[in-house]
Amino acid sequence: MLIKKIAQYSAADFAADVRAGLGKPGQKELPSKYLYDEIGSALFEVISLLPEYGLTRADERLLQRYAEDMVGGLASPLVVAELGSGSGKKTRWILEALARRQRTMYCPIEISPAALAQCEKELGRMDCVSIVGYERPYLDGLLAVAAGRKLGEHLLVLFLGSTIGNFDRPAAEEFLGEVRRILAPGDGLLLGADLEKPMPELLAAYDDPLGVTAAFNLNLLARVNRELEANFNLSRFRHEIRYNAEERRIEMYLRSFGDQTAEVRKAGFTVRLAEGETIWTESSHKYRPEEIAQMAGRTGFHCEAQWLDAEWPFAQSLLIAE
Ligand code: AVJ
Repeated sequence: MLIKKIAQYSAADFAADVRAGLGKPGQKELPSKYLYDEIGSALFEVISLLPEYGLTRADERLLQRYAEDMVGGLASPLVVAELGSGSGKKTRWILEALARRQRTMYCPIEISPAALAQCEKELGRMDCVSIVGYERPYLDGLLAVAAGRKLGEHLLVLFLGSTIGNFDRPAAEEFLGEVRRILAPGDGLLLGADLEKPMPELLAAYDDPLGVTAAFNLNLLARVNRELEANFNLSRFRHEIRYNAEERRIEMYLRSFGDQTAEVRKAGFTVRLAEGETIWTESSHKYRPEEIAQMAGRTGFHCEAQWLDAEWPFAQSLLIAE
């Protein structure tokens, strides 16, 4: 695989974001994108194996079962660009369905070099598929892929795994609009989104009894310790999950046991947490199928088809640029 790199999140960007998030008046927060360093990505792979966390399996099941239908109506030649390649495992189903009809160019766009390497390992040896990886933020990478397309080539963008759920609703819509502006009419966006489900299932999915999700959450502070020479005492934080019914999202927090301070040396500041104070680390929004189609309609797409999983409410939606 050829990898097109640009300088990635530097320690300085990370330091600035950590400083801004922990220095906020009121609710402290850390951006969820920093959950996925090498350790965080490995922990997420384990989360997706947990019986309580059905999301990744539902996503993959739909792709495995319906890949042919999903790509069947798309014009060729086709370039597939994936926002956040993850391990690349579920993408195989789409690429196999395409490779049966044509040579396919696959462009994973991913800020984590570890995930890109994993993706290359998983998909690098497929017949009829050539891979060019982009180590960049999603929209920068997509712009680069679109700029390199040849006359007559169509684009299929994959945004799987309900990563869209990390955006709040207005930001998700804004993001779809930005993707649309990079696409040409007739190009496709296959969007995977986790759906609303009963609260006990949701809470169990994000607060598993093995504590893997807790470790995934705590790793964010561990990463700040490793990369920014901070001294957070991880044993003095607890993983906490809440369902926000109004926003229809899971919220993940780290709650401080007791009053404490930590120094973040490379960011040049000290943070104080009061007993019981929380740091907000992630939101995971849950959708209704018709809501996705409506959002598509407002952002210059139409929803061509949807596939829903029967076991774990999850939707794949094929959006076509108008
Ligand atoms: C990868 C963003 C889809 O929101 O369910 C899993 C991340 N966080 N457990 C999700 C996650 C806690 C996951 N996404």
